[in-house]
Amino acid sequence: MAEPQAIYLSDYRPPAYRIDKTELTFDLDPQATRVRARLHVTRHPESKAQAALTLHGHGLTTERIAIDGQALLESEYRIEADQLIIDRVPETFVLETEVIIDPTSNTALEGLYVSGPMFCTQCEPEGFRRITWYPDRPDVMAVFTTTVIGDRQRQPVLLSNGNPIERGELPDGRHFVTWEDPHPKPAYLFALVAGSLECVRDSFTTMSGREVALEIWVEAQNLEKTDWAMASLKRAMTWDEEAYGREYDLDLFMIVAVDDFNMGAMENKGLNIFNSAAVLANPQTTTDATFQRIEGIVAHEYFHNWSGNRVTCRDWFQLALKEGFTVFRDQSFSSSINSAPVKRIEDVALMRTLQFAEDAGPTAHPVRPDHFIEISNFYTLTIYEKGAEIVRMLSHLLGEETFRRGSDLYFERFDGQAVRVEDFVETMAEVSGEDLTQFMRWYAQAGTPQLTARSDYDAEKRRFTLTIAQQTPPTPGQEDKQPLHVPVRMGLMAADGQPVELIINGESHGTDTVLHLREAEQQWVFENVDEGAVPSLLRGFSAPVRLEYPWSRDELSHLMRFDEDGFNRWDATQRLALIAIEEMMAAHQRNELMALDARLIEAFSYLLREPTDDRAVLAEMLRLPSEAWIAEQQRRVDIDAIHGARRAAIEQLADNLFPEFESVYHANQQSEAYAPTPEQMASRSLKNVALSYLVANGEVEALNMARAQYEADDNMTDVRAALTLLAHSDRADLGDPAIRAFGERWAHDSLVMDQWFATQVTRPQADALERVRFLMDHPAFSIKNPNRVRALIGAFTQQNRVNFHRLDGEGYRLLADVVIELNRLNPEIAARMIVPLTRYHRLDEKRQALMRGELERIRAENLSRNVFEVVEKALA
Ligand code: B3K
Ligand code: ZN
Repeated sequence: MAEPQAIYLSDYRPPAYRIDKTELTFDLDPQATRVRARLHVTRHPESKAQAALTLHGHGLTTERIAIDGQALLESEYRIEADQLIIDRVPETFVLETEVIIDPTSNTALEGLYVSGPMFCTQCEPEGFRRITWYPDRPDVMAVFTTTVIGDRQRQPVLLSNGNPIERGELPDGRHFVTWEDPHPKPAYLFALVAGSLECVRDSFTTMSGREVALEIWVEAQNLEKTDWAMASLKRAMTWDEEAYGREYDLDLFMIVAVDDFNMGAMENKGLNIFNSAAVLANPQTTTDATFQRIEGIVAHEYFHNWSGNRVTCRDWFQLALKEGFTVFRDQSFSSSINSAPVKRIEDVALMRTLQFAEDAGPTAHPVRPDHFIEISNFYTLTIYEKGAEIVRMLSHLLGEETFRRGSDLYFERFDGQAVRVEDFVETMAEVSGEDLTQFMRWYAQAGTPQLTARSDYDAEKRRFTLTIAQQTPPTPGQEDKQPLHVPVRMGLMAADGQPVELIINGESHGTDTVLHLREAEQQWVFENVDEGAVPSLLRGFSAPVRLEYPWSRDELSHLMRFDEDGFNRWDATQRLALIAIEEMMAAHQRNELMALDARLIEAFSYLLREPTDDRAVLAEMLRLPSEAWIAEQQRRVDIDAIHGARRAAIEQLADNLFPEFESVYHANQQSEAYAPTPEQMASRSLKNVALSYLVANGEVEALNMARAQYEADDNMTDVRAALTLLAHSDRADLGDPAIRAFGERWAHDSLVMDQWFATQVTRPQADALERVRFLMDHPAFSIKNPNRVRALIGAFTQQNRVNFHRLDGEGYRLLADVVIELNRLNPEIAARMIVPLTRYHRLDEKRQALMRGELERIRAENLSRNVFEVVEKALA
């Protein structure tokens, strides 16, 4: 087999032919579905008269190809390397094809496949070519009419994009529905669902007074889990009208829940298909975190209707155009509903741990890559999260109002078109008059910029001078980096805790301002500043960078107490904890006693005693930096020292502050019925953090509190928190019965069983890996289902660092075995799961050798493009 080749952005050519109308007929059959396509094709005036027509297709059994009703002879076309090439075609014509596909054996879950009792599709980015011959590229947009024929009994429900225009009965117990989608769309937004489904209906009146029917389709047993998604959808529709002036554009909006799904969900026009884990919820089965995640994903997919569907991407290199903007939109939506600082803290934590790690690893890529082998590998944190940070920076640079004018103009100007990142940024430049040339580098340069700041105080002149330098490290294929345009939001906190007025060159900037760092190094002089002012830098994480500043511990405690910016109060606490933990790691490495810095205990004591009106933020402040974030700071990562030191820090905080944690735990108990409201979620979050410290202290009394909370069985948030503490404790006599009871009780609910899997395999105890192997044989586990794989294998390899990195190499071997199997079944998931194995560069030599050995073993297989691309990069 030939080695997969990379595709380059610089090779982009516009399509030679456009398709005005696409007519599809599906005759559904689990093993042999017949797909008939009629494409109304016209040559673009700019392309050559002799231009060949090129269509994509993968795994199709072709039965007929005809032009204007005339079947083609074998000499009149070629099929090679997943392409159908017809050299001579008229200027305008109808191309008819008829193919057979096999949805049942489609384990890649791309194209048309079978999930439980239903047929469903996933076409983004290149799944449509597994359905029929087609120019499967986002810059070919057509109006679709789709007829779905199915068995009346087994597929009573037949759905596709747009509005149903005709339905009827056919011989042999078959029936059909014809759907018409009036909005031109690329093939990746096509969707089809058929099966035995039930539906919950609601409606929404748009700002112009149009009535939109809302439908959520699920298997009958899930009807009771749809309320939250429906409520979230309506909130999202209202928000998009208010915040962006965007109205929904069809009479019907449908969501379908599917059990086997590679991602969270998909924004198909008028027919969003969701991973059931990203849509189904109720208090008994779903945690607060998942309620919020569902709210965010429902909104995200809905928002794509404008940022993605009405205005789409010219080519897949522009993926962040729709994803970055839409993530920014869903983040803004969520923070308008829940605690805004906590939402920011969560998003930044994700950026700083996982995205920074991606940016520093072998698969680092720019937000707009310039080449790829397999585009499915680029649905990454860099494209999504860093892409969103870039849009956020733009919105700060322009100010909210100008940004809104820019987005209005963007939607209006490019409606119905397939565009590039430049079109978005240039529109923003146009409405604001800003020069965004340098800013564009954010899309082109991979790697996380490192900011190094220092200050100097002149007591005589009462001047505070801040110097900030920037440097972006080299990444694979990009040795030299240019300075970026970095917005640094900041303030100064005076020694008495008051904000300092910021005066630069005699001009006041209030107490909070944005510095524009554009050079490799720049300096700012603040006048009229008293001695002892502490800089609060990068407020709200105003740019996706690492920042170093030599804050003393006293200065960090000061910021923790007084900073006006909630996000930076949290960040100061994290930095303070990090210093303490790093000190303990050093002791761990010297085999000495690990003593926790008294200043951190003092800081926590202050946090626990001080009244606060934002309990959700307080809960976040009480969580120590994650192992992943600690590892991100180390030049050489010592897995065991990180785990040991962090664990010891938690235990010592618990020992010193037991009564404080206990009273927080009791003060945040709830008497009213469960609701996923921000107030209740804040209480539960705080209560459960407190409980985790109490249990860490090791007193039986605390474990009994956890058991009581588990047995009270009030809601999944509290049950899962307690179960995790029991299952992760050394007390098998408490953990095992709880795990057993939970597994029996929820055996019928696969989404809860996923939580059960994940809880067990994230145990820090040495038997975690053996549990993974044991649970892989559990009847509820299936390697073909991505949710199960993520719950069991993903949770273990990504959230159980000590055990995944076992020195006997068993963790690596287990992951490699799974990847080898998934490579054959589901390459997209295989390429995602392999990632932890590629992050070996900063580990000790022994582990590096073991990990590379497993990567070599994988490389010797017959690899999919997906896995090939990742392994090649990792071993380069
Ligand atoms: N646009 C989809 C991505 C699906 C791609 C899967 N290979 C999900 C989203 O971002 O909304
Ligand atoms: Zn998206």
